[in-house]
Amino acid sequence: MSSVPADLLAAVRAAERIVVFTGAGMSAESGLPTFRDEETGLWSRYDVSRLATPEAWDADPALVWAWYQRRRFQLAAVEPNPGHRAIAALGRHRRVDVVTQNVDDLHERGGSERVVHLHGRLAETFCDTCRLPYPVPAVDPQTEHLEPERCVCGGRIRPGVVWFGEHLPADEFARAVDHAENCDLMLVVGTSGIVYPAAGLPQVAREHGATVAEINPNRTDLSEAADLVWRAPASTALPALLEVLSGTAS
Ligand code: BJW
Repeated sequence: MSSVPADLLAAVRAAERIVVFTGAGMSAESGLPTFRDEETGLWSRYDVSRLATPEAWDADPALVWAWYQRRRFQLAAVEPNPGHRAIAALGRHRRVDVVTQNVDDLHERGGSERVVHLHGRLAETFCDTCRLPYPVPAVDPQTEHLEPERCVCGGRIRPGVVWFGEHLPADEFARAVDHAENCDLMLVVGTSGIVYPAAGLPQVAREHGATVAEINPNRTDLSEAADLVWRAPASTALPALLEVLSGTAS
């Protein structure tokens, strides 16, 4: 991997408030698949319209629930990677707000305390009818279909994530916009920048005067508008950045 770009280092050193805006690539090296990477991405193996929409839930809740239970079970078995830990450690040098599209909890487990979840949390579950939280343990379904549990109101217990066509949690999105409007630097890590409204946040940051830097091994829809681009994986780039910033390497 190339060394930390000097302009990125300068931007981090100059920033008082940093937002780290993350996507599935952030957790890829922990062993969680991304959505759109060729061959390894979830959507290269599964049909999004049958699994991650309210229509899919209505049509075949047992198929959707088994798929999410498998992913919830998988999440419990993985660990934060050095990139997650480096972001948490960066928070000891600067104010750092994490705004993530990820439904995992690896930022929190890596030590970050200020985390906004735009697309919900895999660990949470709630009733699709009365909307009240209803905790269900993550167990390996070992089958393609698993009937979701029923709430006392008769509704089905669904995963606490945001599907296509659903609104993002209003309070979390408002906090994300506020962070974007008030940061000096936004680090955009491991997202394809395809899914809106989340993908509009780097533009909000730029319009309010922040520098936008992308860390991603591949070109994305956000690359062209970024001020700085570092083509590197999250789990090595972020620790390298932290190391230089901490003055333990030149
Ligand atoms: C690495 C790496 C390494 C690899 N290190 N990097 C037309 C225009 C605009 C919007 C729309 C439109 N038509 C429809 C819409 C709305 C829709 C949308 O944006 N669709 C687009 C696809 C076109 N959005 C919505 O529906 C949202 N709601 C909404 O808009 O509400 C208003 C509304 C309501 C009703 C009607 C109309 C409007 C909701 C979006 C919910 C997204 N949900 C998901 C699933 C969550 C649950 C689950 O996990 O199953 O969220 S979809 C999926 O995509 C997931 C992710 O959070 C999200 C973003 O993906 P992400 O994180 O960017 O991952 P990838 O795989 O795309 O990219 C990975 C990146 O990592 C790549 O760049 C790699 O290079 C990189 N990478 N390894 C660093 N080691």
